[in-house]
Amino acid sequence: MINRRQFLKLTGAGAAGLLTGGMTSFVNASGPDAALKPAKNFVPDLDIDLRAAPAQVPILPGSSTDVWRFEAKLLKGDPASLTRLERTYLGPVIRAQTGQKVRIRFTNNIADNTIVHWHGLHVPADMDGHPRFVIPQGESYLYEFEVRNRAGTYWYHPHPHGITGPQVYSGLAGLFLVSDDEEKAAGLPTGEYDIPLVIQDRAFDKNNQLVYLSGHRMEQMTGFLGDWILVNGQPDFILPVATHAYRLRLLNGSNSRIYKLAWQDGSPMTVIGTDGGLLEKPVQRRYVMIGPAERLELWADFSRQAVGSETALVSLPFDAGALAGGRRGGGMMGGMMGSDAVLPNGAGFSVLRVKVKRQNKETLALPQRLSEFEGYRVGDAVNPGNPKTFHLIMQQMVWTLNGRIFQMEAVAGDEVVQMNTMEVWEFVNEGGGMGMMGMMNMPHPIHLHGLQFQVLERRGVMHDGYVDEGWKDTVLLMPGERIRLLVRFADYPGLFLYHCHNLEHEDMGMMRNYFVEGNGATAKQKSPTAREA
Ligand SMILES: [Cu+2]
Repeated sequence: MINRRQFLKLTGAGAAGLLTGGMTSFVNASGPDAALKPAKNFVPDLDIDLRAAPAQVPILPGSSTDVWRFEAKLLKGDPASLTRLERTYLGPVIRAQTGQKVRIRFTNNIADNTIVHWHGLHVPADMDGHPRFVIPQGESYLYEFEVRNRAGTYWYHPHPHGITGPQVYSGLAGLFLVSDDEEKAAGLPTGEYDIPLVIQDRAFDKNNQLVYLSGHRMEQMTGFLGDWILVNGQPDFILPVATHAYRLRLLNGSNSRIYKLAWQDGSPMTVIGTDGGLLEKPVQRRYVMIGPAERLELWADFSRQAVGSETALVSLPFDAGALAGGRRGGGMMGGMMGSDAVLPNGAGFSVLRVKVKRQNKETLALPQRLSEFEGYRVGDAVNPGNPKTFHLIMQQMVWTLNGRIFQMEAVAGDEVVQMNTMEVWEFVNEGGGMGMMGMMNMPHPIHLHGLQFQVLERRGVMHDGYVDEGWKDTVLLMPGERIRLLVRFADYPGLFLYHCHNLEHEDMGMMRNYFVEGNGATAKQKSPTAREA
């Protein structure tokens, strides 16, 4: 069972024991160089050399900003599959087709342990960038996987335990766009009319250098909130457009900020896709909520706008601490949550301006059908009436999942699932809690690794801006909300993560493993340190 590419770099790293706790049976006997050797029978369609490295980029007027950035070289494949972005800390856009085989040799050139996670992609456990695979500066990790996802907007970012927040914040993130035949036949805007927009917030000092958290516990409880809203790494972002329909691929790449996106002129938002690709048909919302790591694809038709006119994408104000039903988080903590931030979560602001620059006589009509959507049936779950429930609760100033925090290889009994089965998972963000800290209400974006799930039911909804249709890998729970998901563990055995994608919550341990048993892999064999937390 043990793949020779697994775990090998850890065996060579002096800090491995510290990082991983008592890893024993995971480590195999292959030499440390094995992780660098491509598999003989793997013939890649795309072969990419990817590095995380220090860089300096101009962001604000004046001095450049020190960042960490993904840089890449295409060793094999269509040149269009790797697009470098100008004047940004964001990594290159990787484009792949469903069914393609991708080899990515990742080298860590930053002064920190790191590893790369392919957010939303369905890949084997040892290709998923679990924190137990971190490599130190100067080392490499070889990824080889087949793209099995449907067309959609996925992304990649670091996933070391405890330091993902600062690494993503320093600039380490990029898009991974998947295309397939169904998407190509859907009649969507392509080329210059297909635009990725990564929304992030940052804070700068007077020398234009990035400022992260001061280290105060309360800031970490809230999550990082910056007062500059950047789009594709740039402030005061202006999108020049033609009188044409556009496909806008939005990624909330922020550490903890939530956006309530709307068009400034009040026109409805037309959503065509979410985390796991195109919806069956377009849906309209007055506004859309997008939590950290979530993606939304918009159809934006500027064909009736006059050349010279302007509009803007804005984030509307909302109450990030309110409970469903109107109960407001007050008390000692609730009133303080993020309120000392210059731009608190829920403040309103402009995200980007759209300027209509040129006439284009041709345009496209919005397709009424976008993709085949074969939904799961709750009756096919092993526990249709008895969901596995995870409470998002704070204990002793730490955000937890059912009172548990992350342990590198541990899985509790209810975190073991069987391959080729489906389960109903329920996440409950009750807000409040017990005792003095009881009024601490926070939103939590919950992400499951290795798969796309379906939202079965959402209760306690206070926002009608959710797009729960389609396939999801991250789902936002505002305080007081309870959500049921249909999760299918299809075909890859092993250890995967589920966690809050508020990166500061994740770093403090609001993350756990789940283990997919199958193909001879059992939680007991594979996780000697497993215990009921
Ligand atoms: Cu959280």
